[in-house]
Amino acid sequence: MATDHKPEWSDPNNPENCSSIVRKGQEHEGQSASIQKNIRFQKRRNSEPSVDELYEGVIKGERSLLARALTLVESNAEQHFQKAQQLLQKLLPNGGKSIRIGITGVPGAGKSTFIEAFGSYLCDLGHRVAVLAIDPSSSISGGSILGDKTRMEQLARNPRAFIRPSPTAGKLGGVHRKTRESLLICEAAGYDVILIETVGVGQSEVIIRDMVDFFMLLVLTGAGDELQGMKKGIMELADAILVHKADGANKQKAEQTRKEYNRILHFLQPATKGWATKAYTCSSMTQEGISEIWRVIQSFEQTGKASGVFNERRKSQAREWLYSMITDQLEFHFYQHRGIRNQLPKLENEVIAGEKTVAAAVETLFNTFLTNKE
Ligand SMILES: Nc1nc2c(ncn2[C@@H]2O[C@H](COP(=O)(O)OP(=O)(O)O)[C@@H](O)[C@H]2O)c(=O)[nH]1
Ligand SMILES: [Mg+2]
Repeated sequence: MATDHKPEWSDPNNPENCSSIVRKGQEHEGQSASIQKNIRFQKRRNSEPSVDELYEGVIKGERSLLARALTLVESNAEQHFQKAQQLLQKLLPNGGKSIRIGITGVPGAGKSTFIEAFGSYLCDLGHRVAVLAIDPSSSISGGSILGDKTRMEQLARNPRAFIRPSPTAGKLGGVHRKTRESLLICEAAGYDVILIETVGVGQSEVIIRDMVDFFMLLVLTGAGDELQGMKKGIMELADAILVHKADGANKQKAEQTRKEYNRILHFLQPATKGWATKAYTCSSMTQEGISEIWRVIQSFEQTGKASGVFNERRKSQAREWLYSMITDQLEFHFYQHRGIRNQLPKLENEVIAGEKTVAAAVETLFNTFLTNKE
């Protein structure tokens, strides 16, 4: 028999040790039944899993069901919203057991590269790491920080890590509700470190600060001018400032920049009671400083848990979440209301034309909203 008909794993130097015959395919009894069964199985896989199936899958840490649970909370369809809430209610007792870390910085600061290096380091230590992203521009572009997945190639392949790009905004609470809920689901799935990346463009830092335990700001060297221009407000949100890309010719400058930041931090309000925010240097390229950052975060967690500040923040975040969700829901139901939708364009024109005061228009709308159910 010709060797080219032998399987790949046969020994090419010793062809006689393997014999194989290639026959024409034949249908055997019961085969079509088994194909039918396979099709039914595929169909079931493609149909939507139930809340119970998702729950089981998530707590067992099954990646495909975890991904589907996240897709459910990210969906903008109203029927998905109800189902997602049932799932979250069931998962709630399994959440809360991670350290939640927010990472911000201007585009190009190296956030994604840092997450790749830091996340891989944590996986090597035995942690399970979930990466979420908030892209405030995604509501406009409809896209997400997808390019980042290519920067996190190594981490994306790590079985101990799970990366989820930013959801797009929609009605029913937008990106921040979805990210909070995704965070709970990842915790229930057993991820004990959650990293949330956001581009630093003002509003998103405040949103992310409200959902994480530890918040860090990545900055670059040569920040003399930048320091002058940088909003004090952002520095006051941070629990650590990382002068990133401290490698090669940049290393010395990074050290200098670190000292400058520390001088300024000295005069600012710390973001967390009982914790002194400091600046550090690190490089994701050489890995230098990566393990130090983790030690800083662990020390933050320990001191915060001992003083109660850590859990107090979690409680106040839950409270804030409640009120922001009430606001979101009110807004959603208000604009969905048929009477409002009928009246609003006309009232808007009247306000623009200067024929009606804003207050009068709002009063008319609220009368409609509060007196008619539909
Ligand atoms: N020298 C050096 N370059 C880095 C480092 N981390 C990231 N970079 C580079 O900085 C650029 C922006 O990185 P990226 O992670 O996409 O930044 P992001 O926009 O903040 O997510 C890329 O070209 C990276 O290769 C580092 O530690 N050292
Ligand atoms: Mg990025």
